[in-house]
Amino acid sequence: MSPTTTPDRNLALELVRVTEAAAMAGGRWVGFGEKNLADGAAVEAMRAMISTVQMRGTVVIGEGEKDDAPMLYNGEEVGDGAGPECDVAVDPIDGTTLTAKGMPNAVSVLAVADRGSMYDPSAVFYMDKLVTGPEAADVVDIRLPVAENVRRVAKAKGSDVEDVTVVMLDRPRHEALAREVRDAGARIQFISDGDVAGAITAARSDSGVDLLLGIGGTPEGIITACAIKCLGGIIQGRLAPVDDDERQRAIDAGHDLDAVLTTDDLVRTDNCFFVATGITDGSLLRGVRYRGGGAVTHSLVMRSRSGTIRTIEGHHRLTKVEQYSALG
Ligand code: VTB
Ligand code: MG
Ligand code: MG
Repeated sequence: MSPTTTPDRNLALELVRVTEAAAMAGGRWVGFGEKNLADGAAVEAMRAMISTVQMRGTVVIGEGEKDDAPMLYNGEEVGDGAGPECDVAVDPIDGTTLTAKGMPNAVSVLAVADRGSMYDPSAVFYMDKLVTGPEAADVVDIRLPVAENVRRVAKAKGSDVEDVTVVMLDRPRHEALAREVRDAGARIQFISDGDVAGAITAARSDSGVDLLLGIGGTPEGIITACAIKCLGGIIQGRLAPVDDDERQRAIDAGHDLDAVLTTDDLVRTDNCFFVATGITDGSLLRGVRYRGGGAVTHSLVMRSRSGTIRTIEGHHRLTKVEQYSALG
C-alpha cells in the first residue's frame, strides 16, 4: 500500500497504461463509422485498466454526457482503492467522430489531481476558451477584442500578426470569431473535433499554432487546464450557456457567467497529472499501429510539480495484455 496521501510521481507512469489500453481498444474502430462503438470500447478498456492503478480516485469529469456517449460516470470510484485520494477526469476518446472517420488527432486522455481540486463542469456544457503558451500567457485576456489578443501574442513572441496561427473548432457558431481573426490579419487552423489536442498544440512553442479560441466542451476545458499546469501557458474560460434555460440554471446554481475562469480556477492545485495516447495520427501524437498480434502506442505523460514532459512509445503484445487484463 502506498504511504502517500496525495498523488505522487509514481502515479504518472501508472496512468499511461490506462490511456494506452483505451487507445488500443478504441483504435480498432478507426474508420468504421461507429463513433459510439469506438467510444464504448475505449471506455470499457479504460475502466478495466484504471481499476489496477494505485489510487482512490473519483471521476469528477466523465465526458460523454453532452454527446450522449458511453462514459465513465461522475462519482464513479476508480483505482485499486489503496492509494492517494484523487479527482479523475477522463475522455476515453476526444474525437469520436475523428476516430469513426479515420481522421487525424483523436486521442485518449486522462487527468488526475488532488481530491477536490477540479472545477465542477456540470452546470454548463460549453465554455468559451482562450489558450496560449508561456510566452504570451501574461498578456492575453479573453475579455479583450480578438485583434488585441492576436497583437499581444505576436508582440510577446517577437513576431507580426501575420505570423500568428489560431486554432478553432470548425463550427457555425464560430463564423463571427473567424472573421475577427482574419480581420486582425492572423491565420486559422480549423479542427473538426478535439479541442484538448488543439489547446496543447497552442501551448507548445514548436507546434506552429499560437492561440486556441472559441467555444468547446467545459469538461475538455478542465482537462486542458491540467495539461496547461504541466506545460506552462494559460487557459481562460467563460461558461457559454446555449439557451436561456441553461443560463438560468447556471445562475441559480450560483455561477457568475461573466467570470473569467483561469487555469487555477479550473484546477485548484499544483499537483496534477496529464496523460494522452494517440488513437489516430496527429500533430501531437502518432496513432496506434497494430501488427502481428501486437500494437505500438505513442503517449504524452506530464506532471505539474516537476514540469517533466515524457513521450512514451509502448510496444504491446496483445495476447499478454489480454492475459494481464483478465487477471486484473
Ligand atoms: C469539443 C471537442 C470534442 O466537442 O469540446 C467539442 O474537443 C465541442 O462540442 O472533441 P460540439 O462538438 O458540440 O461543438 C467534441 O467535438 C466532442 O466531444
Ligand atoms: Mg471530448
Ligand atoms: Mg470523448
